[in-house]
Amino acid sequence: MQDTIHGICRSCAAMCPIIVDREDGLPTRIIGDKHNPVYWGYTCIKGREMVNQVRHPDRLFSSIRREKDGSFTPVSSAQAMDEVAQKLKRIIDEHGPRAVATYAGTYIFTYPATQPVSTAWMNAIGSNMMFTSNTIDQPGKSIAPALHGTWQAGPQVFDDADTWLLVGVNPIVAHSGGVPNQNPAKRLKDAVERGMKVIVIDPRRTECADRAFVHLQPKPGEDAAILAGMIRVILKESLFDADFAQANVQGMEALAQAVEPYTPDYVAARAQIPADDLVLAARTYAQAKRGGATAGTGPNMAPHGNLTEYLLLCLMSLCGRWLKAGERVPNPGVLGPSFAPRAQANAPWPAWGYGEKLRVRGFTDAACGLATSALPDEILMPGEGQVKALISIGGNPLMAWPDQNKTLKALKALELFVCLDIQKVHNSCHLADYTIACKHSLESPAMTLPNEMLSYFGTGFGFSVPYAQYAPPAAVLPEGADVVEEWEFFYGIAKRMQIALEIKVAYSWTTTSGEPRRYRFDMENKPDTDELFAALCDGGRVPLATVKSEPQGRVFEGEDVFVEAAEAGREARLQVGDATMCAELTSIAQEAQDKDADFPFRLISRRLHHVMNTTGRNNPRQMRKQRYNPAYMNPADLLSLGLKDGDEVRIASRYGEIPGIVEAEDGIRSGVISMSHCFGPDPENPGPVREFGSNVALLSSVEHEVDPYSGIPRMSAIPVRVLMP
Ligand SMILES: Nc1nc2c(c(=O)[nH]1)N[C@H]1C(S)=C(S)[C@@H](COP(=O)(O)OP(=O)(O)OC[C@H]3O[C@@H](n4cnc5c(=O)[nH]c(N)nc54)[C@H](O)[C@@H]3O)O[C@H]1N2
Ligand SMILES: Nc1nc2c(c(=O)[nH]1)N[C@H]1C(S)=C(S)[C@@H](COP(=O)(O)OP(=O)(O)OC[C@H]3O[C@@H](n4cnc5c(=O)[nH]c(N)nc54)[C@H](O)[C@@H]3O)O[C@H]1N2
Ligand code: SF4
Ligand SMILES: [Mo]
Repeated sequence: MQDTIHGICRSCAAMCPIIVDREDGLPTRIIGDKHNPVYWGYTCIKGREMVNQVRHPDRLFSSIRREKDGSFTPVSSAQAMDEVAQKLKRIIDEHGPRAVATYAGTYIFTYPATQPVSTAWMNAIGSNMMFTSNTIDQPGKSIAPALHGTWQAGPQVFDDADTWLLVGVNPIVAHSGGVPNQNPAKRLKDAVERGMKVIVIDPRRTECADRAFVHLQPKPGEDAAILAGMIRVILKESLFDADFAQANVQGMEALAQAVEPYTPDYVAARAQIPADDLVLAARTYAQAKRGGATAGTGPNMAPHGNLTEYLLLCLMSLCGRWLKAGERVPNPGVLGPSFAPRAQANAPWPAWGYGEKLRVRGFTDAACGLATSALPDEILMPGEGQVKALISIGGNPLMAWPDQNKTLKALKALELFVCLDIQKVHNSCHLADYTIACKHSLESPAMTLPNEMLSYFGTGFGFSVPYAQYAPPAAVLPEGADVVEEWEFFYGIAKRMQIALEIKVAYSWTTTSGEPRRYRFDMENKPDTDELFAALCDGGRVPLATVKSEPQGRVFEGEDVFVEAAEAGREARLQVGDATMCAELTSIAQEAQDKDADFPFRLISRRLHHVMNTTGRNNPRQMRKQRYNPAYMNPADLLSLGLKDGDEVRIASRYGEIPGIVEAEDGIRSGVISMSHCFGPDPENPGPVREFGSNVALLSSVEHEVDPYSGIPRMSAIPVRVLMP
C-alpha cells in the first residue's frame, strides 16, 4: 500500500518538516513541504537520504554483545538490559556511582525525552559524571552568558534586523544557528535583498560570506582581537547606545581599558586584515538600527573561545541589540511555556568552580558542563573515583573526541562500554561491549520543542515565530525488529536495578516560576513516548493536543505579547567588564607573535554539506563525490608547494600527524588548511586515506592548549606544517 504522511527530519538540529512517501509503511521518498510557512519546502541531502538509512545494511535491528574474542553476538534488548544492569550494579557496589559516566552526543538533541530520562537515571544512581559534546563544540556559548548575564526579553531577531554579524559560523551549510535554521539560505538571501548588511568574519569565503557587505578574512584564531578592535572603534567614536548602556550595563570602564591596545592598525597587523575593513565592520554594526551577532564552532574551537563569545555579548549590549519595553515578543512560546518577559537584565552567575570536581587538570563543573576532553584521563587514571563504565548516547567518541589515540586507549580500558546507536559502522560500536539498537528518528514520535528551546542558546537560534510541529512515527519497523528508544533503555535498566526515576528539571520547564515541577515514573507500567512528551510540554502555551491536530506544523499565533518594563528598583546589570575576560584580553595583547614560526599553516574546522559528523559516511549516495575529507587549501599555496589537486601530503601539528589529500578552494585565505572532522579509518584497522579520509582529532592534545574551564583543546586554528609523503 502506498501513502504519504507528514514528518519531521531529525538528522540535524534544524528539524525540517518533511513529506514522506511510503510503500507498506516504509519510506521511499522524502521531500520538503513547500506549503510550510516557516521552512518553505527546504530539505538537504542528509534528510532526503534517510530513506536509505532506515534499512541500510549497517542498520541494527537487534542489540549486539561483543565477545572476548572480538566477535559480536545478537542479543535481545531485554537480555542486553539484564546484563548491562547487572554489570553496572557490580561496578557501583565495588567502586561507587562516580565510576559510571554518560556521554551524550549529537543524537540526543532532537529526541526530547532522552536527556531528561538519562539525567533522571544518573541522579537516581548518584553519579554526576555526565558529559556531552557541548564541551568539544561551542562551550563559550554557555560560559559567556554566565559572565555577562542575560537579557530577559532576549535578542532582536533576524527577521527585522538590518545588520548581522557571523563569526566563524556557516548556517547555510550547518543549519545550526546564526541565521535561524529554518531554510537559512533563503532567509539570508531575502534579508540581504531587503537591505540587511551582513558582516562575516571567516578565514574562508563561505556560502554566507558570499552574501556579506563586509567579509573580514583573517588569520584564524584572531577573533577576540578583532572583536576587541571593533569594540574599541565603537567606544572611541561613541557609536554605542548610551541610553541603554546607562540603564542596563556595567563594567564599561574596565572594558574600555582592556580593549585600548587593540587599535585598528594593531588588529590589522595581528589578524592580517585591512584596518579600514575593521573600522567599516564596527561602524556598520553599530550604526544599524537593529542587529544581532553569532559565533560558531570556528572561534569556539580556536583559542580564546569563551572570550570571543563574551565580546560578542558585549558588542550586543553596547549597541542595545536586545528587545526593549513595549516591543512585540516575536515568539511567545508554543510547546514551551508562555514567554512574557520584562526588559531587564539577569545578573551574571558562576561560570565554573562548583559541583563535581574532576581528578584531572583541575576541572570543575561549569556552565558548559563537565570537560569531555578530560574523560579519557578519568578512565585511565587509577585511584578512587576512576571511571569504569561509560554509556554513549547517540555519539561516536572514538571518531569525534580530540586526541584519538588517548580516546582509543581509554575506551579499551573500560570495564563496560555501552553505545546507544542505530547502526554499526567502523566506529565506537566496534569497541562497545554492548551496542543497544535504537529506533531510527523516523520510527518514533517527534516534536519541535527542542528547536523552540534553542532560542535560549544564542542569538539567531530557535524560531522567531510561534511555530511548532508534532509528527507520529513515519516508518514501520521490519518484522522481528527489537529496537528501543534511548530513554527506554534508561527506564529498562532502572527497573532492573530497582531504582525509581523522577524528572526534576526539564529544559522546557526552566522558564516557569512558582512550584517546581516533577515527573515521577510509574516503574510498573512503562509510559510511552507520547506521555513523556505531554509531561515535557506540561505548562506549554499551546496544548500538545492542539499541535498534534495539525500534523503539517504551523504558526500558532495568539494574542500579541509585549515586553514589559523592568521591575521597579531592578539592580541587575549586564556585565561587560568581567575581570577574567579583561585579563585574558590584556594577556593576548602581550603574547609573542612569532611562537608558531615552525608551523606556517593553520588548520581550521569546517562542516561538509553531505554528512553529519560521522553519520552518512556509509551511504554511497552521500559520498558519491568524495569518500574522504579533503585538505582544502588556497590554490597559490598549492602552487608554491608544487602540489596539485588530489596529491597526498602529511599534515603535522605539535601533537600529531595525519595524511591529507589536498584540494584547491579559491575562497580560502593563504596559509590556511580547511578540513572536516569525524573522518579516518578505524585506528586499529588502518585503511587508505583516499577511502577513509583522516582524523583531524589526532592533531589536538587534551593536555596542552586547553581551555581552563571547558577543557576544549585547540581544535581549530591549529598551527601545522605540510610535509611531502
Ligand atoms: N577535530 C574536531 N573534532 C570535533 C569537531 C570538529 O569540528 N573538529 N566537532 C565537534 C562537534 S561540534 C561535535 S557535536 C562532536 C560530535 O560528536 P559525536 O556526537 O560523539 O559524534 P557523531 O558522529 O555525531 O555521533 C553520532 C553517532 O550517533 C549515531 N546515530 C545516528 N543517528 C542516530 C539516532 O537517531 N539515534 C542514535 N541513538 N544514534 C544515532 C551515529 O551512527 C553515530 O555513531 O564532534 C566534535 N569533534
Ligand atoms: N552538513 C552538516 N551540518 C552540520 C554538521 C555537519 O557535520 N554537517 N555538524 C553539526 C554540528 S555538530 C554543529 S556543532 C554545527 C556547527 O555549525 P557551524 O559552527 O556553523 O560550523 P561550520 O559550518 O563548520 O562553520 C564554522 C566556520 O568557522 C570557520 N572557522 C574555523 N576556524 C575559525 C577561526 O579561528 N575564526 C573564524 N572566525 N572562523 C573560523 C570555518 O571556516 C567555518 O566556515 O553544524 C551542525 N550541522
Ligand atoms: S537541514 Fe537538517 S533537518 Fe533539514 S533536511 Fe537537512 S538534515 Fe534534515
Ligand atoms: Mo556539534
